[in-house]
Amino acid sequence: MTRTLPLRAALMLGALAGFASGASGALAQTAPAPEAAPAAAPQTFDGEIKNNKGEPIGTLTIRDGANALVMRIAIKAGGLPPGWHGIHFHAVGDCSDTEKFMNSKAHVNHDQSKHGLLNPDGPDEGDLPNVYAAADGSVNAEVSSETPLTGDGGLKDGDGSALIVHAKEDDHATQPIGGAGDRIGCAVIK
Ligand SMILES: [Cu+2]
Ligand SMILES: [Zn+2]
Repeated sequence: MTRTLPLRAALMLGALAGFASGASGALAQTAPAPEAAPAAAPQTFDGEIKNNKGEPIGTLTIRDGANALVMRIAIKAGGLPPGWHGIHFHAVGDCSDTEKFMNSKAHVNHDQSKHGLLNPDGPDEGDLPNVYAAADGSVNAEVSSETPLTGDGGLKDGDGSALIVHAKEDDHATQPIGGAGDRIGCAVIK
């Protein structure tokens, strides 16, 4: 569930090497070097969230940095029942069965972790904080996850992934989905 440290170490070493060569003067005629090692631009993904009728109710926007991704969820008025809703990354990027969204399968989980951000044997890689729909049914939320967008174990693997919005809140402990109930929103991440 955590990203691989060796890769991070290698990237840091590479950045240090680049800084050292830039400071040596050998590259003085090339483009001006930034004062600090530049952060890699985050990878991005934009998707559409649909309801059980297959109608668009909102959007998700992912920015994936070196160590975590950040996802914004925007759902329009009337999109959801008011109150808390569990959201998760599910294992397959398929929202075509709009009545139940079961094609998206279970949570992303490559190492048999238990479900739940508060579970001592968890979380699995699909687990995310709940979001709150206002009285008008709209949501504006930003959450983070260590699950990567691309690469080994990434959301955009061969069959993609799905963001699922549930009818009820996730208690972050109960198996298999924290009692979050029906799947009422779905977005393909592929
Ligand atoms: Cu779920
Ligand atoms: Zn889970």
